[in-house]
Amino acid sequence: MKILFINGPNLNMLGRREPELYGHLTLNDINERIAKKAADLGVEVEFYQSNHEGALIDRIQAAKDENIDAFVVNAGAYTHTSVAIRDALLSTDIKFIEVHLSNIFRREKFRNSSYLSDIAYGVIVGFGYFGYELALEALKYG
Ligand code: CA2
Repeated sequence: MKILFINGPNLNMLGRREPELYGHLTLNDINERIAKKAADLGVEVEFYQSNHEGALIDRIQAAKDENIDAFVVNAGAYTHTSVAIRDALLSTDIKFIEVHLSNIFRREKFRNSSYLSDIAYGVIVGFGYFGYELALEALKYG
């Protein structure tokens, strides 16, 4: 089983600002933890982060020709704005779990809606980096 973890804009800044919202770990720290857990579970993982909508779409589209079984997607602020990322995910037919570090439902109104949730296999919000690990386990055992 092969899973691609996709992180959107500003998530490369994790651990450097707003730790009360997003925690103290950097994206590299988080990816290292995921990679360790994946090795224990016998799952192959790959990581991609971009601040650019088109680059995220290119990466999602490219996955069609790779043997990727699932995505774990935190599209950052594009979650709340991007029909284009939604369309790209739909076009691949690859299942995905939507993850958010923060609980987007107890934040500003504009973060309460997602263009991805209704087409996701599952949604995990509010558990910080642990959400990515939960998503990995859900894909392995779910
Ligand atoms: O809670 C999440 O995971 C979000 O996807 C994070 C996005 C936000 O726009 C979404 O509404 C919810 C923002 C990521 C910004 O990450 C930063 C990390 C450290 C410093 C500044 C930004």
